[in-house]
Amino acid sequence: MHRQNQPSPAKFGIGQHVRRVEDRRFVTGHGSYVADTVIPGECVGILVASQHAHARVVRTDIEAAKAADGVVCILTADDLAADGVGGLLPMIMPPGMSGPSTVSPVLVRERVRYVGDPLVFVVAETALQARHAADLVEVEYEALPATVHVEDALREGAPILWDVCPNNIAFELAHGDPEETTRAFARATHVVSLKVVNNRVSANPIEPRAAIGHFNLADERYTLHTNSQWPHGVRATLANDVFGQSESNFRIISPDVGGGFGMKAQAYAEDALVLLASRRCGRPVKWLSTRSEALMRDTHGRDQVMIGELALDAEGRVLALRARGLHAVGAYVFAAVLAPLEYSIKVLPSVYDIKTVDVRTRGVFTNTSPLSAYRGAGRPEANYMIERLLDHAAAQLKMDPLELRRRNLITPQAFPYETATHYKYDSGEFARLLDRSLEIADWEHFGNRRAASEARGLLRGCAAVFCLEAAGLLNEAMEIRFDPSGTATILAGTHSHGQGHETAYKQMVSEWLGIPFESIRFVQGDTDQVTIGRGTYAARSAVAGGNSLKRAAETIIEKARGMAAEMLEVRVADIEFDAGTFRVTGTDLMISMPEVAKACCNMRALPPDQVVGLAATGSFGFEVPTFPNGCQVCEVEVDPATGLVCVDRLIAVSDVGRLVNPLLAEGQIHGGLAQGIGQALMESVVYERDTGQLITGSFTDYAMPRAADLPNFSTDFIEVPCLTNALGLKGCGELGTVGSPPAMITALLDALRPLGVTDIEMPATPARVWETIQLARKTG
Ligand code: SMO
Repeated sequence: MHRQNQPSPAKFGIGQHVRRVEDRRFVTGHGSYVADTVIPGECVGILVASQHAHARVVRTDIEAAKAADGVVCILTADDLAADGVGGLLPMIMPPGMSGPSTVSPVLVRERVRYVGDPLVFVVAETALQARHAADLVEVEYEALPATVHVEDALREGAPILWDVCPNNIAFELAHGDPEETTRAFARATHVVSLKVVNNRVSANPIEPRAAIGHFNLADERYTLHTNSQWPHGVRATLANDVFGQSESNFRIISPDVGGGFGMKAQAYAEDALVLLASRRCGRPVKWLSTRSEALMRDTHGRDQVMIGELALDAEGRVLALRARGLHAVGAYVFAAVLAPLEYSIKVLPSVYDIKTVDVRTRGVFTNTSPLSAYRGAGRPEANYMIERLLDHAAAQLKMDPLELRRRNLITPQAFPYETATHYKYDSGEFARLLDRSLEIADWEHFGNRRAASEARGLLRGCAAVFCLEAAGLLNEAMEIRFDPSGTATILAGTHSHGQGHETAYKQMVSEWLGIPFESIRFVQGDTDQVTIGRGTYAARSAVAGGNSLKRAAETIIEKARGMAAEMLEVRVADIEFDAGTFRVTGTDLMISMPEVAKACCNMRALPPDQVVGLAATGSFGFEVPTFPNGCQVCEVEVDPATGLVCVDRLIAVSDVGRLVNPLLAEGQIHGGLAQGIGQALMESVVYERDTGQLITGSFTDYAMPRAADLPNFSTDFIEVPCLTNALGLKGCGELGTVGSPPAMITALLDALRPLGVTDIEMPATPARVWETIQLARKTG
């Protein structure tokens, strides 16, 4: 029982089940979203996008559109060129890349490379008028052959997207030691190999993208309201790459955001277009994505094919791992595309003691929407590969898959442990995770449940897999600032778009400064209020934000201690601080933190050399990633007559280090599990193979998981403190998604194994499962 209305620091401190303070406004309809924001005088922009996957643009005629009712202004690539507008550079340029030539332009001039490539921006008084006018824009195309699958794109004679990349290979990444690996394979008793496909998925957050741009003639500053995971990153891209102006000229406001999942981590063409159009027409310009535009133009995730090979000794110990991946880049090198590729090979050893590896992947241009981070970004691909491969090895060696895994786990005594891909793991108790998961799953009685299913003509399968992710990137700055009434405000460089940062950070500050949880204020997502910020992705915020905040709190206490000494007329050394109170050691003389804060803001009584106000900024930078890890046990029941897969149970036992708030952590894991189940069982972005037309252009064709598709998740945590940050946190946001696809598919294959099925591709839709069963029956 947790009553919210009884203020007590212990109840709201770190580790407590504090309910999200954000939910009050979210569930009562008081959230503040870009689409709901109205700026007086605003007009509406609509994007005209390419209808071809690959084509030369012969002619663009905007004359009829210009004359349409209500049209305010129209932007073409020629206008942008005249204004000297630059392209949308990726956050990190991949190594050896051909440079800016393959970067996404704000509007395309000569050659479109995917269905959805932006061509013309039409602004009118109303959305309807803009839509009508957009329909009058005439684009003449000369169609070119398109290629949408990574393997097709590398075939002899495949259409080439970029002249500077004549083989469609954008870049290549590698880790490990090929020669040592070859030697290990030569002395192996068993060699197994498996090809897996990671289906292309779309993030589909509850809130589609939205942007309002306003260029203010009075001070020549640009204000952009956009629903971004990283407003400061959007500012940097727009200022430095697109506009070529100082970042000080831009204010980015990202208010409440309904989900990002990696897809909203960067500036998109529309963010630039609303500002460019506003500069032209002198009015605020709003753009709102439809669901179909989102499926077409949002960055996508996964879309990878990988062949993995394991060398094992007679006892099933892995001697070496080899992997060769092809990962779609899409039409442009955009956003954080480097992340999924890098993680998809670097995380491959996961929780296993694999001393020798040779892992590589290549980024491949395809006539599809650009690829970027999607919840997990490469870690799900890596975990899917290694877990499927281990299961495959167990089947070939006729070993219990759990025993095979146990034999290869990194043991707690091995830490600190350096992987063959040069990650340094600080801590972990992997076998404990498995034991606990099996216990919750009632694993030992699986046989009874399988027999009961069989009695009803159904198949049942179970599986246990591990998951591990590398979390955290870049440094962070967090500020704590007191106002004259003694109230503290947290100014966050991270960005919460559903995670519950406000709650977590307030728990921390209320504990460290001993001030009431309810009185703390929280500010994020406004670059004019928050000086520096790195946004939220890669499960970084609790670790980076929390540890930065801790240092800010420590500085606050030291500054306030000096003031308290002045006020109590003793030496600083005589002041001790505990639970929000400064006390003269060994006496009853004391003063509270808010009182000291108020005194620091006093307009008269301060000593002349005292800094007015009480504020501090703390910073934390990742020297090494943190490594959240877990074990997931899945049990499915399959109806062979229909191919329907029912997820009977999914247990996730996770080590995310110390827990800031078990409720938030559980919510994060739940969401991640749901997204992984979505990918495993139903979600898939489908392009027509020859034309590159998008087949899954609406939710009629793109299946999202619904509550009824999901089991009642069982989650538990084993808190093994992280040793590379003071708070012992590992991060939590992506772990569920990393583990659930291999958990689902290995459990499904366990169910289908009696029929002779050894492989199935994601998404394992009822149609695909049914077909697979039919095929096995025919050939078996
Ligand atoms: S998709 Mo994650 O933010 O690495």
